[in-house]
Amino acid sequence: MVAAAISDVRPSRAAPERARAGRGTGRTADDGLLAAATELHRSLAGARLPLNLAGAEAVRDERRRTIDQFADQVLPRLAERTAPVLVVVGGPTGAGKSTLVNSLAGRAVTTPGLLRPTTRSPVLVHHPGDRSWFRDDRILPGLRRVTGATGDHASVQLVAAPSVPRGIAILDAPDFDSVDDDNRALARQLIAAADLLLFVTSAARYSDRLPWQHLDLAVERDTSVAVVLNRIPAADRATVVPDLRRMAGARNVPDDHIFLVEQAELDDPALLPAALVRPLRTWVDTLAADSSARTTVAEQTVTGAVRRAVTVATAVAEAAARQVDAIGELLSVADRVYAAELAALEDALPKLLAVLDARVTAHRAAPGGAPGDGIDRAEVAVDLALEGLLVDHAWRAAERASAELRATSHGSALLDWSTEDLSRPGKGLGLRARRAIRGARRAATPVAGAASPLGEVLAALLTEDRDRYLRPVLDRTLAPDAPQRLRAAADHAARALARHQTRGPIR
Ligand SMILES: Nc1nc2c(ncn2[C@@H]2O[C@H](COP(=O)(O)OP(=O)(O)OP(=O)(O)O)[C@@H](O)[C@H]2O)c(=O)[nH]1
Ligand SMILES: [Mg+2]
Repeated sequence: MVAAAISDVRPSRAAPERARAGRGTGRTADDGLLAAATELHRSLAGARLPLNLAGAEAVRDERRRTIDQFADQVLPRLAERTAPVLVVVGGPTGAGKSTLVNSLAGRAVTTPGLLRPTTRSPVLVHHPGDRSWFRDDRILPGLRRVTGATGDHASVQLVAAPSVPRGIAILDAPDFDSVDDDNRALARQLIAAADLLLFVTSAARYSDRLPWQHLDLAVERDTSVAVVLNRIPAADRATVVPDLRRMAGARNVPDDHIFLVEQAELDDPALLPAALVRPLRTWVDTLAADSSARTTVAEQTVTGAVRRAVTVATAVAEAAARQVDAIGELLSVADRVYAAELAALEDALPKLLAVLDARVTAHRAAPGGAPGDGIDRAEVAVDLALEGLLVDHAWRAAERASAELRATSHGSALLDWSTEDLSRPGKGLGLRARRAIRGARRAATPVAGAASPLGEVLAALLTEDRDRYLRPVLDRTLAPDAPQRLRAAADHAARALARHQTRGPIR
């Protein structure tokens, strides 16, 4: 049974995963959370949701975001606890993020501008001594490292600035509320990669809902967050500041993580006057200087992400289990059709063999009919007739199975996973059949001998053709045991997280 077969088969390959090793800092001592998070990441990657069942879309998005966040932040952070803290500067377009990053760095490291959105490709500013942490793909493995300005969404520009303290790196992100889909997707990815999210909004934009919704995604995951209300005109201060504090407070942003920056004339180059960014700069410097404070910030984010991932994994496992059932039902359509066709073939075979056997006997009895020149025409005719019988049934089964599947709501998806056209017999079936038939016939004479191996040979060939439906499911989509493996990985991660939190962060 095809449907039964899928529950017995282990996945053919593990989800791709990069080996993550410590850098010999001696600070990668692990309490099991890294191993558990790695397994959770791998199991989430294995639990694909290929069918568009009701509700799959939302779970699929969460799954994808979680997988990305693990690659971008969680796994690298757990593997390298002493790596510099990544502060991602995000918020609505025109809030002055790039200007603020330049002002913190004390020079123009990223390009601010009038044309919205200005920042399309992230700029990561770090101390020259911290370069080794960022030049390879330890974090944000999907983004190419470049050293010049680029508008490319698949790159991150690395800028070394001695004015940025060691232990902290600042990333200028594209806007959250972009009209540009790629900008928004990249911004979401970068927020998830942050050890600390510095949410920058302006007096003019702070009440826009969309940027706060992005912030909420981070808050939900318990990411460390600080908020900057930028470009505050003196006249509006009394109204906007309490409002902003209320909005930030509702998201549990601590008061000392809220910074207020007045609207000012920019210096030349376009930097904010040093006095205006001093409180923020002091906070960044203090954080950089205090390794325990850095660990606390990164820990909050990473444990929040793992906790959230456990919840996401539970939902993904449920959705994946529904998909396994649905796939099993689809495969049982092929199973049923091929079983019927196999029965028809088994029924037709003895009759055909009897006819063929009589013909061979008659042919050999005729003058000059005995084999002698190596080519026995009668036997060739037998082979062709048997091959024809098989191919005929394989055609009927393939046509009927694919037509029945196309008539179901998700059968087309299953057919499309295959690189082969499943509405016709498998490639080379005729040739394979001819060889197998010749071999079986030689092994059993006369051809119609009782329990002829021919019957088994033809059944095996038809079954092989049926199993083409199963292969893409196991190879490329969803292994039947993926939901169980994911549940086990989520339980394991939840236990490892509880242990980790009891022991406290490894400093
Ligand atoms: N006068 C004044 N202009 C500012 C200030 N902050 C930013 N600007 C200007 O506002 C415009 C937008 O600033 P950016 O720093 O590019 O804003 P952004 O948040 O990085 O924008 P995106 O990259 O599009 O998301 C630029 O022309 C800046 O020069 C400020 O405090 N005062
Ligand atoms: Mg910008």
